[in-house]
Amino acid sequence: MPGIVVVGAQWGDEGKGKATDELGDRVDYCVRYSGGNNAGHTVVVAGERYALHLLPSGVLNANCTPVIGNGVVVDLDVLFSEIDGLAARGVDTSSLLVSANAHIIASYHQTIDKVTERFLGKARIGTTGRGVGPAYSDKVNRIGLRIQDLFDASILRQKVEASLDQKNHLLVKVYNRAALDPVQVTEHLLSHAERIAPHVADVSRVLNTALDADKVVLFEGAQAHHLDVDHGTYPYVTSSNPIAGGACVGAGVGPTRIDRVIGIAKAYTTRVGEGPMPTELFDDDGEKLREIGAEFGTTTGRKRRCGWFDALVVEAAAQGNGFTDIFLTKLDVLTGWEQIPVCVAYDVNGERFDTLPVNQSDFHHATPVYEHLDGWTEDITGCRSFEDLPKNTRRYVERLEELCGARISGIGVGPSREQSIVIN
Ligand code: 2SA
Ligand code: GDP
Ligand code: MG
Repeated sequence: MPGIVVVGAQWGDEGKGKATDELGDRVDYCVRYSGGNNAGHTVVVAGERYALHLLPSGVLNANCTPVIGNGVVVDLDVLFSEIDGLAARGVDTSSLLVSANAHIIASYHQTIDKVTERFLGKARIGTTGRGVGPAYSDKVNRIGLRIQDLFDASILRQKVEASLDQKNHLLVKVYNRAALDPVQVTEHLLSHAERIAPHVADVSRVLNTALDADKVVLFEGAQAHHLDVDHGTYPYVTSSNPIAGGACVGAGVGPTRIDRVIGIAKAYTTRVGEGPMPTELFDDDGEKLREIGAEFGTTTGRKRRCGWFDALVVEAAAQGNGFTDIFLTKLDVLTGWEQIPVCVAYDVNGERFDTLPVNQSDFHHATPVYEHLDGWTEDITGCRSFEDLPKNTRRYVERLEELCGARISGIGVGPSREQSIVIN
């Protein structure tokens, strides 16, 4: 099974970092294929917590080569500070490969991201403010900066000027801000050229050669299916394709290379930022989930919105990504509820939907139809096999499996590397 994709089944923060780390020693290459430092992937190893934003989680496994694919947008300041932070903790990142075709997040992308959100007011998306959307806009507009441009000062300068021509107009005339200086921006970017140079590679060729040699390549999704710009709750989405198909585009491998797609689903639902979330709770249960699950943004520290498991959301992701299996995370957080509601359908103005409505307005007006499952009170954080789990916990997992239409092959019962159950 050499090509594996790990992808978020809900709205992100399902525990993809931990699940990726879990596959650990068996992985030769761990590849980020979409998004940028908007992502926050947490891995806990021997009581030490690592929050990764740009580097793939596989960087924590000594035998794994970390790779940043062409589909990622790279803020070089963030990348180097992440590398330095890991070096200070004894993690070696010298084997990192970065695609020559990956796009760069420049300081002006961040400025535009933040100013636009402020300008939108109530209509804001709730972005992470890291400049991710504006960098992808430039890419699609064909005025983006790529990693390879760092090695040709005159091309880089021309591209920065072309991009800033547009942006300065917007900043000055629409947002009433000062114009940005293209020379300063170019000089700053060029100051990174020497350091990134040894890492720059033709990532597509490296990965295809590795797959030919039967190496295990793990493509680590950022964000999630329902934040995908094509398949998510548009416009409340990120500006890339985190879905499994995005791995092919964002790393340069063909679909025939993917053997396994693991959907990472939280045992309940969270979302950060704006947009519809039918099972969101505004009561004590929501607070309790946030508190026990420590549901705060890994990148921004924002409070995550919390709610019960929505089977329609995960089933749609299982379909759209072709999940071969699901890793169900944070099941331990649900310990202590007498009954646990699970959303099995929506009511939209009196009409019942058993699958996710395609029309966005229907989704915005959806009220969850719940089935109530019996809860459990036993501490499950020490369980290491499915049989160790209490009867009601097993029943909860089995019911989710039925509703989502994909096999649950693993369960998370705590944040640490070893707090997992593998189901054969
Ligand atoms: P952006 O910044 O343009 O990608 O924002 C667009 C939407 O995508 C959401 N988004 C995320 N949702 C969950 N987790 C993310 N990463 C961080 C984390 C988030 C944080 O791991 O906790 O720290 O706040 C992430 N990144 C982007 C975002 O909320 C917008 O809805
Ligand atoms: P990602 O973006 O999908 O990688 O997820 P985040 O790292 O942003 O958020 C997931 C959070 O849940 C992190 O704080 C993890 O340490 C934590 N976590 C992951 N799996 C489990 C689990 O099974 N149980 C508990 N209690 N926490 C978990
Ligand atoms: Mg996260």
